[in-house]
Amino acid sequence: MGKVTATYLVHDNKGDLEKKAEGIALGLTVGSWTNLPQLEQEQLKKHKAVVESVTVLNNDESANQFLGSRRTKGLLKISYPSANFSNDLPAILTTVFGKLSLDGEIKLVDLEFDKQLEQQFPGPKYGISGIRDILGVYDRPLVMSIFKGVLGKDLSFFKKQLFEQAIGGVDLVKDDEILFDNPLTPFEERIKTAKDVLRQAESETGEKTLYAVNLTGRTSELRDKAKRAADLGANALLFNVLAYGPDVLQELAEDKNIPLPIMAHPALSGAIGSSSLYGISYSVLLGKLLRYAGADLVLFPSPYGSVALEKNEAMSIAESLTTADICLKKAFPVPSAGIHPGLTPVLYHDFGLDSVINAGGGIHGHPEGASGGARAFRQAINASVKGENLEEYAKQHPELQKALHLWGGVPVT
Ligand code: 1AE
Repeated sequence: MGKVTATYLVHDNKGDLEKKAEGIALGLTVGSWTNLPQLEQEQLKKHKAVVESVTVLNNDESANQFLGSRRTKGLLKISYPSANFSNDLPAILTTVFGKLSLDGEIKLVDLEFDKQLEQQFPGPKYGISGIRDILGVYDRPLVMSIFKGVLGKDLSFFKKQLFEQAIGGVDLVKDDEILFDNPLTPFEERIKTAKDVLRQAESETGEKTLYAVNLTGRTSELRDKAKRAADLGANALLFNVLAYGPDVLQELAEDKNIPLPIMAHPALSGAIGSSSLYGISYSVLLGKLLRYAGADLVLFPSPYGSVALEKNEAMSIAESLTTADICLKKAFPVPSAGIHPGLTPVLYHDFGLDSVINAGGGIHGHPEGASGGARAFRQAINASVKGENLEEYAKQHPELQKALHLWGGVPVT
């Protein structure tokens, strides 16, 4: 029988983790059952969760101090039979961490689907290989830029900003996640305008640029809106997945009439992932769940920029998006937030060839504007892939030189 296995990090005040694990395994499935008649016990057996392992971790003095009492820290691994849930993320999440998420200091740190269950999920429609095929770029990390300051501006501003970003050589441009449908830059007009602008830029550079339009509005409108986007020739969708839920992403990803790559934005994820005591780990929240649900690219804070994640957390998201242990296409990791060209070598070192380097301020803030910023990133990527020193490379590449002068370089340590 199939199963899903959850690993929880606990800081327990009673000190008996075996008992706690057994309590969870029973409480989330068949409840107290030993007083039931034998026949009923037999029938319920196939629904009872199984404690796979209990690991006591080192005493965590800072957690004890924060919580005001001595706690036993440990990892509880519990598997839930697939007979208990339907094959969808809402049912699975409610089973493994529904009421339990409200029960004191407990964090869901891993979730493993068996192969049978994994195959019930779409995974990315394009994934890394599909997006590389669309762009025809195989030998370097991709560069993405973000529209900035579009709120309150009209389509002429949008058009100019898009052209500058594309002409500088970015592979993808995404809407800012806070740009919703509005009278000055309506959803459909952005798509149509972008199509013309990107065609013109491609005729000048010979390179493709994809534009990810922010798919927003009420949940009931999304499917039709996304289909309309596809019909109008959109290249990709940006989606604030946690504001809607991963199952909504899955609905969009599975729809054959929405043949577009989907880029998942991490807005709201800090509320769920950032505590070391509660919530859901980033590797599950932004990694596994979004890959299962069908994100082709996933943005998350890098370890280096303005809103940084711990390095091991950022790396664990990238690992979940790309591991070959999951039998679905790989999704592009997009380490983001406060990225400038000087960070390129360290991002390339950490996240490798199959990643997207993404910047808003680090593109638009360049002294030569967005096109200069885009060129500086492309130069920094070329240097990193060739293994050349960034400062040396910059001596022959003025846009990179200017970016390093403004933001500095960050050595790979
Ligand atoms: C983690 C998401 C990053 C994002 O969406 C964004 O807009 C970043 O902007 P910059 O690069 O920090 O200006």
